[in-house]
Amino acid sequence: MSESDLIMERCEQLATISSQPDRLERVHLSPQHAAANALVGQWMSEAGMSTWQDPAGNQCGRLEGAEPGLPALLIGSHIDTVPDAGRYDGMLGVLLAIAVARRIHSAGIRLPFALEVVAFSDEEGTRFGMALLGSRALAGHWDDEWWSLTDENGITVAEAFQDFGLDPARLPGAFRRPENYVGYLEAHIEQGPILDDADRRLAVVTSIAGARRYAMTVTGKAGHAGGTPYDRRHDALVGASELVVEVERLSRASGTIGTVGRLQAFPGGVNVIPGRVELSLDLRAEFDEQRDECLDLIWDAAEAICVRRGLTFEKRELYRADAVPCDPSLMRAVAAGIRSTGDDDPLAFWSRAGHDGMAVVALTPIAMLFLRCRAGVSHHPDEHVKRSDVAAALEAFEAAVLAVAGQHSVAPLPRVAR
Ligand code: HGY
Ligand code: MN
Ligand code: MN
Repeated sequence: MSESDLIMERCEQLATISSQPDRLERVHLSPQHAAANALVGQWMSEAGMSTWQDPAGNQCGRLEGAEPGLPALLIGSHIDTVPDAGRYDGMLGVLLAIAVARRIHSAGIRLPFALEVVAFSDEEGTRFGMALLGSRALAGHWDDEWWSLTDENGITVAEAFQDFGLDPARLPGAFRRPENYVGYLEAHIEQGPILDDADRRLAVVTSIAGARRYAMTVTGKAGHAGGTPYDRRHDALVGASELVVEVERLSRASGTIGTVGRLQAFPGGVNVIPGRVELSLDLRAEFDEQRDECLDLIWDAAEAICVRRGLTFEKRELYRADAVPCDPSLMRAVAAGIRSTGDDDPLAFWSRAGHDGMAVVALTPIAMLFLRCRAGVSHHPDEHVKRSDVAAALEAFEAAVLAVAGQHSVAPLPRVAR
């Protein structure tokens, strides 16, 4: 079986580890997460790595460089998913990283750094609403308030750690030190149509969009659907619906990307005017100022709609990650990797999707390799990649790692105790 066939087959295998019988969902600190870590750990060790699960639930593997204890180039992605997920978002990057390590190991290449492969425990934030919990822990950026975040069953992050067999008090053991890393490289599907539309396979990521997420509440007054005249209604759902349309209009006009992905009306009776609506907002942009200016316009619009309809509006920030530029030297290595596949003039553009690199950048410089996914579809079971694109991505990723090694061979790295 070719390496790319093996990667495709392993994506299928991971897709069977799901909490849902008819669709893929694997969230942070779930039994399915434990099963995926075990399988990925086995693949890491077959590839020649020493393996461990860190105190944040990230599955890790390490291949020593020319001598033991050198700082590491971190490579990988995440293995948690959104609800009803595709099978490549995150997982493909982990499997490509393992395949690169396996190639380097079996060729006996002595890199001027160690290779550390990581399968991040939480990037999507599906379970606790806060994304990047795995990569933020690894980067040493942990906020103790996150321990009391709850999932839909009221289980806190701290309780979920214990259920998973992890001790919250030991979390600092997951924090890595900057002097032990030379950088982070991640391969990921594009999750947008730029590559597919251009009929190109691979691209260099220039930066990752900044995002802010909010829980919003529109409150009116519930009442009888038949007996309450229109001029006496304070229908929270009609107000919230206007707000949803405004989010799209304002974000389109400002070049940002706004999405209301969740909306629930209460009390939820077919013959009851909705008295309260809870809805989410995800707003992203290439530049943080652009995103924040649009956010102010959305709040003004919410206020105006609510005043006009006799409603009230509240919001609570759930998540914020600022835009992150990729490191120029690592981007050059990724571009060299793509060139080695025969593409002399690699495409380069910013990522509209969020990635673990947004957290890892607090630890070490980052860069990313994108590969095409069919029609740009992602966060959907129709997510699809071509086996031949996976083969090209593997060539490019390995060549990028070797290019980073080339950048380091001029000035040998100091040895660092782990
Ligand atoms: O939501 C995102 O951008 C990512 O896929 N986690
Ligand atoms: Mn995703
Ligand atoms: Mn992802």
